[in-house]
Amino acid sequence: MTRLTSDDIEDVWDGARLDTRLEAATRRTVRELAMEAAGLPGGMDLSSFSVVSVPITSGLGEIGGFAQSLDAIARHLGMRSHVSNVPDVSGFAAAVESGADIVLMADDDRFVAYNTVTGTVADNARCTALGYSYALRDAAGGLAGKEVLVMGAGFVGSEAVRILRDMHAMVSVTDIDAEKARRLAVYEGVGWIEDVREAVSTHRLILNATPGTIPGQDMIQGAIVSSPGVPYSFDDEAGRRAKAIIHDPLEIGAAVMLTVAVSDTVRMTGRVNIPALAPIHAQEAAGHRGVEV
Ligand code: 2YJ
Repeated sequence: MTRLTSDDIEDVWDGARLDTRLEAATRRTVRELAMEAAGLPGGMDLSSFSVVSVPITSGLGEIGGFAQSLDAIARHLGMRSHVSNVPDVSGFAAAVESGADIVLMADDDRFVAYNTVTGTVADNARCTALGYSYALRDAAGGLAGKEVLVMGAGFVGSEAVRILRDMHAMVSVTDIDAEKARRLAVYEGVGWIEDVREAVSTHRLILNATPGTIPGQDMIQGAIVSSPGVPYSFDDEAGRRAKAIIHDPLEIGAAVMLTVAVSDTVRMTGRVNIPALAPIHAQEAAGHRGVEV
């Protein structure tokens, strides 16, 4: 999994900018996309759900602006949110003690939304695949019966294969590790294309879950590419040929993690639209919950 950099996420706080780009391709905002992907009603008020983003220093350490970007995404969805002022286990413990509903945190291998109410984890790989599959569906005007190429047989690509197949798309998978893609294809009962360039040149609808560059000269005119892969991997020719390239470094995946966490609470507790409480601060609200029905 590619590690994000501060440069990748420097303007994530500007949620309106991504909304504009996503709306151009799909006619939907990030919030609308994330709500539907999680099975929540689009108009649901999320202001009673509180989120704490906890910086994690293990491995290669904190990424400047990462926790702040997650905080901005939660606020953009209409949730109450703050960044923990202490990192790691202490920050996690304080967040849970403060009554936070959802704790966001990432190390170098996993990025999770922990739901303190249900004890469930919404994982970034699955939620990214979910969000980008819905974005591709919207940009393509539906996927049922249409050929879709998944590039990459890693965590995100494998989830996307399953999600897109369940949307009744005719899915094929390719990967520079051809054997890895072949095994996934056999296991999931989808198509396999050994040669990545051939796969790209024969598909109009692509979900790109790889960090590699896709040469524009291989792309079909009018292609629609939903591309969670970091870093951004398209050249100028790809930009000219594609009808739409949907990409962001963090927002869609993180927004879907948050709405999936909310949907876990709704499903397991029946909690719905409760007016926002006063903001919870870690120090003053230890042990206080009281927002469930
Ligand atoms: O808390 C921090 O600032 C850091 N520990 C964040 C680490 C972020 N993790 C990564 O970049 C992962 N390798 C992948 C994130 C997946 C985003 N699609």
